[in-house]
Amino acid sequence: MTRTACLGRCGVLALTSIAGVWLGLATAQAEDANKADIEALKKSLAKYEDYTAAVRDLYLSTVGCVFYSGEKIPGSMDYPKGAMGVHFVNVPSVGQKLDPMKPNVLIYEPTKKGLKLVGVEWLVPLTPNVKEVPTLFGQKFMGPMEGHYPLIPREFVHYDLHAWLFRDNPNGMFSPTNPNVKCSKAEFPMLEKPTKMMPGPM
Ligand SMILES: [Cu+2]
Repeated sequence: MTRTACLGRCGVLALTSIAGVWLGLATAQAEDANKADIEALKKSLAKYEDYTAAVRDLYLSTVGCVFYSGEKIPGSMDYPKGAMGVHFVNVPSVGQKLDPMKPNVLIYEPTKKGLKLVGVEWLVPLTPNVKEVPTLFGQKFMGPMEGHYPLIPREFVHYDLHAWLFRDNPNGMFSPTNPNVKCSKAEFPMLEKPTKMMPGPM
């Protein structure tokens, strides 16, 4: 290779690797930022470990402890075997601007010692204003899908994102179901079929 050829090619190579390093750094920084946000969120939600505090803030129980068998149905959501727990929904916040610090739902697991806070969920109803898939903490929401019948009307077409902030999930923090969460101690266990997917904005 002549010196001039190297100046050209080697320059490009150097630039590409600098760009690679920079992109890598940017991704790592974004991940760190998300981690910090998640830690702050966990702290601010710790008060809801007492479910009566949640009820006072209008996170109201939908009673049934929802779980899925892992059954696959074409055209329906792919929910790994596991529970989604008891959803306490703050209805007034649903359809408002998405707030990473104020999830629309708190998720509890019924245990021998009472209800344990295990996770949270954000809901975005599919309206004509929604032009793209919502994201939080670098995670794409799932959906759009029907409402989770029978506790939610099927007509409530929405996107959602679960975060298992207070219970490890072998499928990942943002997986919709958690095999470590059980409904076996629940007074009202509710085996649900995976939810039907719906067409999105594009
Ligand atoms: Cu859920």
